[in-house]
Amino acid sequence: MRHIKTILFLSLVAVLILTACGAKTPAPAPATQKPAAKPFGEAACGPNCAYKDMTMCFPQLGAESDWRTADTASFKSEAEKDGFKLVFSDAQQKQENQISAVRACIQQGVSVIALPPVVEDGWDAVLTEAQNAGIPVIIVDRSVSADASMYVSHIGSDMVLEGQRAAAEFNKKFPSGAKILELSGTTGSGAAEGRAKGFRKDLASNIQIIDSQTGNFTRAEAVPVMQAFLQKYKAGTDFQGIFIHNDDMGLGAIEALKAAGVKPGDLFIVSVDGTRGGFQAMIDGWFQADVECNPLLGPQVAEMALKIMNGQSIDKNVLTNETVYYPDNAAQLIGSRQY
Ligand code: GYE
Repeated sequence: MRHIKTILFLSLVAVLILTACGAKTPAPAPATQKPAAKPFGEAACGPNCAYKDMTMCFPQLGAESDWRTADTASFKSEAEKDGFKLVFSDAQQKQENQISAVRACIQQGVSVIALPPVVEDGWDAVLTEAQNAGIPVIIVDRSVSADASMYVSHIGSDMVLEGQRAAAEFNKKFPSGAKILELSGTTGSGAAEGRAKGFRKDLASNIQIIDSQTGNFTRAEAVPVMQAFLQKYKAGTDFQGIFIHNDDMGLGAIEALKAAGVKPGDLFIVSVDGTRGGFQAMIDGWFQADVECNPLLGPQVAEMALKIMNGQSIDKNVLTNETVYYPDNAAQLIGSRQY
């Protein structure tokens, strides 16, 4: 009896094993076939998108300077040349206008947003909205303080380096020290903050910044700021130089200095941008150096945007190659300046 039970048990085990091995149980078909995830930003046409497939949103921050005018022109002419659609707007230096423009672009379902942020802070909400809509954002020109995971790349100048380059000019000119003024750009903007930081980082300790005021990057606003400086401090005696964050403000400062009887060369003035106006100020003897900041970003940004649409890898931070210009060859170079 025990034997029969064992035989029966073993045969049952054998049958079970054989059935299990021979059974061809097909895997249940998934209800919906999930496609392999596309790299973030890759468009439906990827990896074969062409410029004709691209709509680029460019919520420009304003029209405050010759630099900005050249920057806008660079994007517009690139769109025409390549054949992509550019959704352009001018925020008149107001962040709320830029945010509304970005939101309108998200609604419209653009392929990419190239955002030149007027100030560094306050972008998290709208960047999250773009990210949730699957629209890649390239930060252009000035920086944002938002986490780098909230945008795909930043293309622009190294503003800290520009400030350091300006400081080097003052250090060379005043080895035994000086008192200087600073006419700074828009408060809270990556350009002004970066330049101020780099300048202070490298300025020799015997050179003292006695006052610093903003002229908001415009010629018109720089005039009264310079006039107020001249009411408080005597040019040449109380201060020997001025660091000015852009050429437009530099031209405004010159207007005020001229009206107060200051002569070219009485003060050591270093500006930023390298516009034709800045070159003329060097030729006329007002600026002793002009730190270059290149506004012609359209071609680089367009190329990167297309790469993103096609799912290609891109660099997270692309810095523009720049230099410093001096009066000695300004007359020779002014004719070839594009802005
Ligand atoms: O230097 C100034 C403009 O953000 C780099 O903005 C730009 C600055 C530029 O208004 O002229």
